Amino acid sequence: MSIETVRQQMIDGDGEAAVALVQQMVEQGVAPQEIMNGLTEEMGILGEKFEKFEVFLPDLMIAGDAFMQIMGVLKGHLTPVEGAGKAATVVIGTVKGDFHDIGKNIVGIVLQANGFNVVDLGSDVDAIEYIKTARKENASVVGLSALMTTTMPGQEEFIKLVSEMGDKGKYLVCVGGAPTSVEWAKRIGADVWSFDAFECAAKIKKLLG
Ligand code: B12
Repeated sequence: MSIETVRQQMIDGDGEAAVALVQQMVEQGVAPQEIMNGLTEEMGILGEKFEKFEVFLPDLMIAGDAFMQIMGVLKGHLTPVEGAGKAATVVIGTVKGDFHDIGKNIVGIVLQANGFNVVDLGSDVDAIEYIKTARKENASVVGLSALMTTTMPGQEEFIKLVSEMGDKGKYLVCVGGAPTSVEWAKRIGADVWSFDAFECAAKIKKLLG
């Protein structure tokens, strides 16, 4: 009974077995963060196999579905990261042309567990849509996820539009997703980049004071 088994169950698309095992593991004290990071790593390996034609789109889909089923269990066991909480609103979404939403969903779940009010716009979100929602919801943070090198420019486009529309400095802009990096975030002028959802929650808490 280990994370290795859960990783295998996830790639086999056996969400039901994985859910039962994860339930036992968290009850026995395994940290949800450890399980989530293991599953994220496994998804990265699956992506590499996909590139080499060793697995195919349906394999990614069934693993993705199993991952979200497992998240259903883990979200009830998350504890807030360190730092004082603030009842701030965060608008999140995956950028235009990109339908990957697992990482973005995890960011939303972890931020909620940390006391933030999360407005989730889903995936394939137009730059203007984030801005309209941030204004309407009086958001303190806007988070943009991008999972493909071809959709990362959507994050830059958003930051340009924020300036053009006079919203610069009104909310923190937070970017993430597997192909992004701290260098990329700096280059496009984002306020926050993080490796994962937990780091994102910690950084936002710190910056919002
Ligand atoms: C699962 C998956 C799919 C699933 C998505 C299911 C879903 N509901 O999301 C499906 C099968 C639908 C899919 C489709 C496609 N995919 Co795909 N997919 C993946 C895979 C294997 C895993 C992604 C994932 O969910 N990871 C797990 C999550 C938890 O990790 P994560 O998203 O990185 O999130 C973490 C951090 O990055 C961070 N984070 C994420 N978002 C944010 C946001 C903020 C604000 C912050 C601070 C942090 C943060 O926190 C998260 C965890 O804590 C990746 C491989 C990879 N390396 O990522 C390929 C991958 C992204 N896909 C790829 C491709 C090519 C495609 C398709 C074009 C395939 C096709 N021929 O149709 C389509 C694209 C459709 C579209 N237009 O979007 C390529 C992209 C290559 C590129 N150009 O960059 C990859 C890299 C695979 C590869 N190596 O070739 N895919």
